[in-house]
Amino acid sequence: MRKNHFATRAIHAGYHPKQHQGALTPPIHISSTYAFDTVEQGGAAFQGENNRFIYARLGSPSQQLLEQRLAELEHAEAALATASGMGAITSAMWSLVKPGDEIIADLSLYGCTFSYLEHGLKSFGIKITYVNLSDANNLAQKITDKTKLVYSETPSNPNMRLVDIAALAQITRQYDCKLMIDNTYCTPYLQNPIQLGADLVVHSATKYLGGHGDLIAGFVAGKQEDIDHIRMFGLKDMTGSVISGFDVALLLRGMKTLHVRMERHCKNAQEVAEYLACSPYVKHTFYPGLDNFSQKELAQKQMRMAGGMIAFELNATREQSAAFVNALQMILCAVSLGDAETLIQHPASMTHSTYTEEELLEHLISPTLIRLSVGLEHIEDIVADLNQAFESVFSNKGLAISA
Ligand code: 3LM
Repeated sequence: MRKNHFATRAIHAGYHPKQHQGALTPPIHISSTYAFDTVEQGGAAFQGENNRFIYARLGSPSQQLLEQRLAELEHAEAALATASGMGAITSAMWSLVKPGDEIIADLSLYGCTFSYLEHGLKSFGIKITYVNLSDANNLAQKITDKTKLVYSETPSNPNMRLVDIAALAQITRQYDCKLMIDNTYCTPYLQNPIQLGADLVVHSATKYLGGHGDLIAGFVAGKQEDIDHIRMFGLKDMTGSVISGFDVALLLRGMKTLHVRMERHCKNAQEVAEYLACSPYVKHTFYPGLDNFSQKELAQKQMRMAGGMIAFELNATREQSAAFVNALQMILCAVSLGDAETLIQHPASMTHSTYTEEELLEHLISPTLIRLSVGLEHIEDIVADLNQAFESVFSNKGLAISA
């Protein structure tokens, strides 16, 4: 059967006004509990013998619509929406491992994910092994029968390293082991890990999917059986990380424009990356759309476009790098990413301060790295702000801005 294009699925999947008194925008269900006709009907619902809603921690009509739409966008059988990206990651991981099992994780991870593995799961008897998964051979050498989960972001937060999802999947498939990919940086518009062979995809929907900096949410997508297990065990009993009906509504609204916003994020980011790459104040710019990006071929193989995130290092000390960030006027110093506003931050001080100084180096996160989430403002205004900050910190001359 012909499948609608991404843009159409992002706007229509799972909903028709006909079934909702003509309402163009889906209703928001905020009921915490659902009434049954009889005890027997309620009992059958608890046994999974009918499809009735029971209690909002286990699902609601609003959440169900969102999940159907998310699954369609990620080409997954099913999805589970959660109260945050960390809610998705923790609900999924708690469901998949037990003491004595091993998780192999990539070297560079978002700070709270690292902290959850390193200070959370490890203390419950789960072995965590960090491996540079940018080379799939490293996984082939380290994976054993005890490895139940391989986990990676791509591009990684904050240093933009990629992993070859298809190559990793080829290895995990030979074991009783699942491959889970955090697709937050790309969104399903730029990359579909399940189509590339991953078993599970997790997202912080707080970022590009929401897109307007007004909600916290996440989701995990994969096979129906896995998602049912994560819902009824990981979320229901372990984390309770349920999304609210109001956030479902905001997320559905944001997702309607995801494809349009991503096109502009990518276009702006390409121009900003090219500007930074030419700047005498910048030592290195990490962006998959640049010719000197060390994994450009892989980026072109598995990403539709190069994304809206850039990392760069200045020819400067940590203090001077901070001074540059502080000198920006329109660009905001804030964590999070994927919003309309261009956001900049210093991972070693902020998002990745969960790593010690030694751990930052071991995990390939430079203490002077700066992370930029390129927003939707006019490109000339973004570049002009970067330019004036360079000028004010490093020189009186500055760089010419092309018209
Ligand atoms: C950040 N990141 O600024 P939530 N996976 C990835 C992420 O980047 C994030 C999560 C999961 C940032 C948040 S730092 C205090 C702010 C790749 C979040 C977790 O639970 O929805 O925040 O997602 O990099």
